[in-house]
Amino acid sequence: MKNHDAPNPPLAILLFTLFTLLPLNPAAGASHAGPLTYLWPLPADFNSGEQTLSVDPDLALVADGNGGKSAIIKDAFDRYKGIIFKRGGSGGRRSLALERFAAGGRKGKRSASYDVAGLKIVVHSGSEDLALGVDESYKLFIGKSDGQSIVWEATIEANTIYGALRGLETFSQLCVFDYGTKSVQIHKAPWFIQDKPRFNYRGMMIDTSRHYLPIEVIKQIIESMSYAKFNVLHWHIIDEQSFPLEVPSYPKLWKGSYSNWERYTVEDAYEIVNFAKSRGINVMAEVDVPGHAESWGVGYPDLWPSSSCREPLDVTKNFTFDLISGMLSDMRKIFPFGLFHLGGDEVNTDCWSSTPHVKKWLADRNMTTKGAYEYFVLKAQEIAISKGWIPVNWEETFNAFPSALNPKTIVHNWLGGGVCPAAVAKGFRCIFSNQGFWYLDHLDVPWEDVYTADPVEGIHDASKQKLVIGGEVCMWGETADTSDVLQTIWPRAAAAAERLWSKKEDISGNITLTALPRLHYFRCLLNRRGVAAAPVNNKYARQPPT
Ligand code: CP6
Repeated sequence: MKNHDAPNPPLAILLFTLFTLLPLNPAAGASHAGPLTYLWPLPADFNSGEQTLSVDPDLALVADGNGGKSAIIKDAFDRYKGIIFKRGGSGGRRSLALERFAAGGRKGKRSASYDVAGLKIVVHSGSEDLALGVDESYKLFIGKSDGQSIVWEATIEANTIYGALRGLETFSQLCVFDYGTKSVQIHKAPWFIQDKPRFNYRGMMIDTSRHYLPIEVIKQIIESMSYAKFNVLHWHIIDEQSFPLEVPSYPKLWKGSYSNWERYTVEDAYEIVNFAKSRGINVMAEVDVPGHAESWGVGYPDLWPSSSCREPLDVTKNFTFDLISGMLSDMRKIFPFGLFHLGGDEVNTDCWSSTPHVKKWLADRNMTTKGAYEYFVLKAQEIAISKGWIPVNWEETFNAFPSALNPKTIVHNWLGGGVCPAAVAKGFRCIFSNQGFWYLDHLDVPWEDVYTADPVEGIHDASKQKLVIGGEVCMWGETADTSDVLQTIWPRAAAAAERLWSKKEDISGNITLTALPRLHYFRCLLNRRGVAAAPVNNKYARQPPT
């Protein structure tokens, strides 16, 4: 089991020193002999060696620093231990049985000794605050810090507990089950990893209006997101088809749900937000106004321009905005994330120009339907801002009235034209979700297109590039539900996840050589962890709807 040589102490020190001084960054698996190690997404800086270590199934957590004692760390460690030692674990009867078998049936003391017996997690800050831009950097060291030592150490060091969570994910990817020894090993030690994300906003959108997703499924999605280091779940909760969320101030709203059971209580929503937080994932809620809101009127028909013309929301009534304000007050208690999505896309104003009382309201104010669209969006923005949120809007609002939009607005790209260059030129922040690349319901987009799309494409000034806070893959719900949502998300979402995390220069070039083998491996890792990720090259297995 122990096939490593005694290390040369001065060399270990030299390696560590070299690593701290030089930006060494070999492509994963490319330049080292022995078993390959695949990491996804690729860390910012790393170096590795040639030795194989055994990992103790009773791996101990040694937590240190102000944040080390956080329950989020302890729970994450236990969770990852379950993942790492799913096979050959100490908790399982299997390994006990194997040990007894190896000991000739005697009950004797365990004889096995392991190279890595503990994982030290040092977290400097005790804060559990999760926000956009929280420090997610970490260092992971698996080696011998003291050249004289015969003991290997594994240490994650991070400023925040969320950085430590990212480090735990990386550590878990280094731990592989070896079928020869039937034990968990770390290949290519020593490891020196210094990692941090390229973008602060690394999102995935789910849509629970077109098809209801049970909270257990949403949790599976969140859990799987953490494996690829995503950090924002954009929850498109409500749309024209159904209104599944409980809003205590306006209890008739969820009359617009598909059924009495296809609903989320306030408690369900809290549970999702807390579950996500424990994985370092923010939840950004969306209330898409004034279009995409027909289902609201099932409970409150006054929100419709008329019973025969139901979209967009009635712009003329105070009730419309009072309801939005009450709803956002309720939601503010559930969603602590600093960003709130107000939609604003695909607004067809025909009902406004054809419904008599709206027509009159517009004429009295000498307002065009486009002006009314602007009026509505700006009012909704003011409501969200007054509750302490930064508003996010789909790009149509920027395209329609770029100068009137509140300067705090984050513009969310989705149209093929790619609005981010224009938005950042005007000083707005931007999120990249170009539908030609990052709309996961477009089944005909191959992983290569997802992977090579870059959020700062077309932006040359570094100070403007900084305004692109990141990107998001969108899993619209018209054509996917519980039965196939995870296999539609994965593995292509992973391609975007690496684009958003890893350094651009490290993931360019011949992606068939540098990315494809790792993506295959990551997809299998998802499968082993119980995530129904589809095969990587799945072009013919699932056809887009015609
Ligand atoms: N729903 C909402 C949608 C879409 C958008 N908003 C959408 C539009 C075109 C495509 C896919 C999705 N289904 N509310 C656009 C942001 Cl191709």
